[in-house]
Amino acid sequence: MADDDEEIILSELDDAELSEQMQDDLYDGLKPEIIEGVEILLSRGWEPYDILTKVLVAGMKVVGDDFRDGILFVPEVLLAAGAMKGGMELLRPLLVETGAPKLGKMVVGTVKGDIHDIGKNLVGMMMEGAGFEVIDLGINTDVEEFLAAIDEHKPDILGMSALLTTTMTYMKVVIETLKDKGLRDQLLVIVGGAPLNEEFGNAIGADAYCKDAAVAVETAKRLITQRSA
Ligand code: B1M
Repeated sequence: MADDDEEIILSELDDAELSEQMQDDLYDGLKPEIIEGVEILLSRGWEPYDILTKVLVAGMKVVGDDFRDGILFVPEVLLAAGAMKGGMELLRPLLVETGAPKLGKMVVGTVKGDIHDIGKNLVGMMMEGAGFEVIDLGINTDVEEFLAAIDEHKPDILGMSALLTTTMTYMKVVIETLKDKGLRDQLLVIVGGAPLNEEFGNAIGADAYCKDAAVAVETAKRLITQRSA
């Protein structure tokens, strides 16, 4: 192992060492190093999805655990999130590259009061990669913004993301408003985010809770197929 003050040349590390080093760099919020690491793994033939899930998302889990345990604080987590986004930006065009005909359209947003967007962005990317058109409303999205986007884009799917126990309940507000306006049956509603589970998804009247981006893609495809059948 290298001494602390010894410069680490990422390209000289083998895949396992590089993955571990990148997770350390993510923890330390080192965006240029994350970008370099992603470039190296791509040049070694890694699949973009594997880099995302096995290195970056796995690294973010450690950040999350230490944030929960009071070892890391908001500024450090913001830096880690920035580094994660740097890697995701590089992977995005590779994940969304698809010549497939569009399977459907999804409007997606992180709900009101919530500014977490890494997971929602990942879901958007994976959906685009699978052939969906994605209209991303960003963070802190209130019911009026969802309604306006539904009116404008006429999506097949409405996707909502929430990372806080205090904001996930807003999803119900949106779904109830859709019902009041007679729009609920025209849309498939999928929801996700760390504090949610299937029971919550059912309780608020969503069509499906999706535990991760890969499940979101599979679920969206299944629901669209069922609906057209
Ligand atoms: Co926040 N934060 N945070 N935070 N943050 C959590 C969520 C927390 C669990 C940390 C903890 O205590 N362990 C905790 C919530 C506790 C709770 O409610 N039970 C928490 C807190 C408390 C807070 C603040 C209140 C802290 C404070 O200010 N005191 C504050 C709230 C701000 C607000 O939103 N109003 C806050 C702020 C922040 C930062 C700004 C610093 C930053 C966000 C940066 C950003 O997103 N641009 C941040 C981060 C990064 C986290 C953690 C560490 C990581 C979240 C993340 O990006 N994970 C998080 C801890 C954790 O989750 N373990 C935490 C990686 C991402 C790939 O996973 O988002 O779960 P995730 O997405 C997954 C699935 O959930 C699913 O697929 C994704 C990928 O496969 N999924 C969907 C998500 N959305 C989906 C939608 C779908 C389908 C699937 O369909 C539409």
